[in-house]
Amino acid sequence: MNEEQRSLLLESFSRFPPPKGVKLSYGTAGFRADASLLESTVYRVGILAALRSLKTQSVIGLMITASHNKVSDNGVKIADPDGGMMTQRWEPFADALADAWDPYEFLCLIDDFVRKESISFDDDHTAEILLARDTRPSGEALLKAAKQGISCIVGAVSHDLGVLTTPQLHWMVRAKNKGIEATERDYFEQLLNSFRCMVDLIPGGRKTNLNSENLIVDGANGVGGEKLEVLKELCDDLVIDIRNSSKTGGMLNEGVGADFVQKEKVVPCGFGSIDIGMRCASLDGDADRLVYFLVLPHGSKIDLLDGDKILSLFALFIKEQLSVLNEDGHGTTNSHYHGHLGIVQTAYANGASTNYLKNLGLDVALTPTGVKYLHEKAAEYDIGIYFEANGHGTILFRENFLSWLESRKDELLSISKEKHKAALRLLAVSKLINQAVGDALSGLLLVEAILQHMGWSIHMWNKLYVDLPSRQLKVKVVDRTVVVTANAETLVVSPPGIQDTINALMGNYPQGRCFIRPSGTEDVIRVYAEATTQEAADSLANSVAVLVDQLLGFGSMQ
Ligand code: 16G
Ligand code: MG
Repeated sequence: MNEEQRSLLLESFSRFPPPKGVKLSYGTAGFRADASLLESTVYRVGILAALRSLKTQSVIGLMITASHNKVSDNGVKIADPDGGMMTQRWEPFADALADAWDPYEFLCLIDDFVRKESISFDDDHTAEILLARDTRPSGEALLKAAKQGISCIVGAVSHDLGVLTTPQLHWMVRAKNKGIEATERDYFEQLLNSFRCMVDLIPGGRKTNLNSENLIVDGANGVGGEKLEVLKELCDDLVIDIRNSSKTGGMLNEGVGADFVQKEKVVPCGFGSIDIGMRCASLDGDADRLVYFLVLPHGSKIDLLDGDKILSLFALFIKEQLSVLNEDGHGTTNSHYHGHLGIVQTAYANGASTNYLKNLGLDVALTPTGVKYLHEKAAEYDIGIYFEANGHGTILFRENFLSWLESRKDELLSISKEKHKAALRLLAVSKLINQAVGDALSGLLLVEAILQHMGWSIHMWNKLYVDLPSRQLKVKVVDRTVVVTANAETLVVSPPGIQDTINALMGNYPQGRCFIRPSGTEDVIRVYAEATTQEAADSLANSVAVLVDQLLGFGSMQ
């Protein structure tokens, strides 16, 4: 780094002192905290983003959001050149940068890192960062801090894209680095064109009335509802009743949104008995999670169609297209099978969904919780579908497989119309569904297109399998890091002995399954249990929670 660079960094450092006594860490989804504590962190992430851009010689994204957390919180995370999460290799540097207190320590840290990573500050490559924020009131000021951080790397430029969903920003970063048009308009056009293409390919032609009930969407009082309004205006075919859009004045994530609906299993605000039996969906605060639900008669209870059920619908549809593509004309499968399909879940996936997918003959892999792990695994297949039960997920297509489909699609037409259509449908899915991260808007359009394709109502979709009753609990502990797990968090390896006791407890319940894991976002141990009845699932979860509390907690449970 030259003198000009050093003095720029030093001068700006003094304007953004870190908050006293707060140590932040770049967790599973970036830095998150009360918004009042974040200015200094966001400024430093601006620097981090500029360095990442120099290192990769590509455009980088910086998103200001705290997703489903309360409105007074905020957060910041980085999108890498391919639109995915920032490489885990840089997380320790992100932590050190955020926590540096002394200006010279700060400068040395950057200096050492720049040298270690061989980041060059030559004039040929300047840093370029796309910035966006969700609808939180603190977002605007934090975005300014990010710009300040970026501008203290010589030559770096930032483009403020204003209010976007998290997946929109990731999509734009990916598109920009591929040399594709990358405006918000392009995003909407790609989604809608591929959605229309899927609808046009529906067997027997377009049947707009197949889903006689309307779709009603809860926008979490956030950016997702706002963007869905735009999508609806651009497409006459989309008949959607949007509630809890950010413009209606409700509080972000307060009694609304995908996280609330999935965890509480009750209707969000703005929904009630008039919606009984209708097809309802809910987005989270930054629109990277999607769940569907049915309002049940009497009270506020719902039937939840979570990420596992969305995954199952997608898997069934993709498998059907691959089967058509690969059958040899005598009803059997071609020996040169094209398109290896893999499914990725976490231990939180309901056991009934995993059984359903395995019974379809699909390859199901488990990874630890956190999008980055699922995404990485899904990228190993020609088509990898991943979802967390909480509604975050997508479908990844390997480039080679897409090129193969593209090059063969016309030839397929002379062999069979059905094969040709199957190829076109797969290509349309690859354009509709976000290839960078889980995206509630594109996920919603894909669910809608597939339901129309199948001629299914939400009730029929819901009957694919019946969820096993489950219970999630959390236990406050002294130090959550003492719990070490293996096998995608299904086994506790340390402290020794706990797993044996959990195994013994599981043995008391038919189809009993239970695991514990340290949370990545809170100071707690999470407990998940499922069994054949709700009482059994509750009882298993409770007995394991008591065990954790006695061994590692404050002994307040009984
Ligand atoms: C973060 C993760 C989410 C995970 C959750 C688990 C991303 C973008 N988000 O929100 O995937 O399910 O953390 O939280 O990776 P926990 O560790 O507190 O249970
Ligand atoms: Mg989110």
